[in-house]
Amino acid sequence: MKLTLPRAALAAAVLPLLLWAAPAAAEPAAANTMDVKIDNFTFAPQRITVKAGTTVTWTNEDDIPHTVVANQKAFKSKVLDTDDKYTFTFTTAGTYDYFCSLHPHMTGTVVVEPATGGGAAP
Ligand SMILES: [Cu+2]
Repeated sequence: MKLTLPRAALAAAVLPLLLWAAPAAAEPAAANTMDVKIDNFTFAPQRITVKAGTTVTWTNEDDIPHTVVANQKAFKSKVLDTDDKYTFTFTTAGTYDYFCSLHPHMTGTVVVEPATGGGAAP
C-alpha cells in the first residue's frame, strides 16, 4: 500500500512558505527592475530605458533557445532554453546594444541613464 499522505502533507507545509516568500521577494521596490521577454524571435520591448543600478531580467518564452549578448561584451548569457532567465545589473550609464548569438538578426537595446538624473535640485 502506497502512502500518499506525506506528499499532501508536504504541499500543505510548503504552500504557506510560498505565500510568505512572495511579498518578501517583491519588497525591494527601491531596487529598479525591468523585464524583457524573448518570444517569436523578438526581444520585447525591443528597446528599454532604465536608470543605472537597474537589474534587467530576460525570460525566454520562445520554444527554442536564445542568448542575450552585448555587442560590446558588457554582458553575455548562456544559452537560454524555454523559460530560462538571464539577469544583468546595469551600473554604468550608456547605450547597450545586444543580440542573440544564435539568431543575430534578433537585436535589442538597453539605454542606461545616470541614477541621479543629473543636477541637484535648486
Ligand atoms: Cu535567438
